Amino acid sequence: MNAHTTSEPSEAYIALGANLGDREQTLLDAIGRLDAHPDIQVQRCSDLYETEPVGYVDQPSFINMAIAVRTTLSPLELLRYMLFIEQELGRVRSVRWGPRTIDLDLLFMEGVTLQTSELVLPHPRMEERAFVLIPLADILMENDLSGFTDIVQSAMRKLDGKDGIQRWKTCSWRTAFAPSGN
Ligand code: PH2
Ligand code: MG
Ligand code: MG
Repeated sequence: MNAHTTSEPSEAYIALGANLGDREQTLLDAIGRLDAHPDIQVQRCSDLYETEPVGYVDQPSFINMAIAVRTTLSPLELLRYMLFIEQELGRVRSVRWGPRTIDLDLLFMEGVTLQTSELVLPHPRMEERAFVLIPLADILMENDLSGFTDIVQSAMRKLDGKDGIQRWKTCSWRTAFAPSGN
């Protein structure tokens, strides 16, 4: 099944990370910009977690979180809009896995598997990354037929601990950007 041949919205999951500048503000700004797109609705936000850098360790700690959105965009349209937001928020790509004002990674889209040079879905390294899985666990759906909840829960069981990951704050995006909402 192909999400972009139908106008039915599909659920997608995005991991967010920031380790330069005002990390929380940049994350909230990115969420606001996603939701401002007419074809994207932000559904759920995880808490914010402060996490030790993984991979390239000589850099500041990150704030990581995850969100669920509904969108009628195709996977590539959504990805390109995410890259556009990264640029708008001042991301400069120098060191691979190095410091960044904002990183938006598309993890999963309901009904979509994809292997292209631009995008692989589901995200190939998601299952090894505690800084992705632990926030995701906050926003999973219980009666999820897409298989994503199962993927995340089984990857969570294989994680050895939550070292280097601290729950930091709740997500204030709804209250900050939609005071009349819930
Ligand atoms: N992102 C990376 C590399 N290392 N470490 C943490 N804690 N959080 C990240 O988001 C992160 C990382 C590359 O995208
Ligand atoms: Mg990343
Ligand atoms: Mg990225």
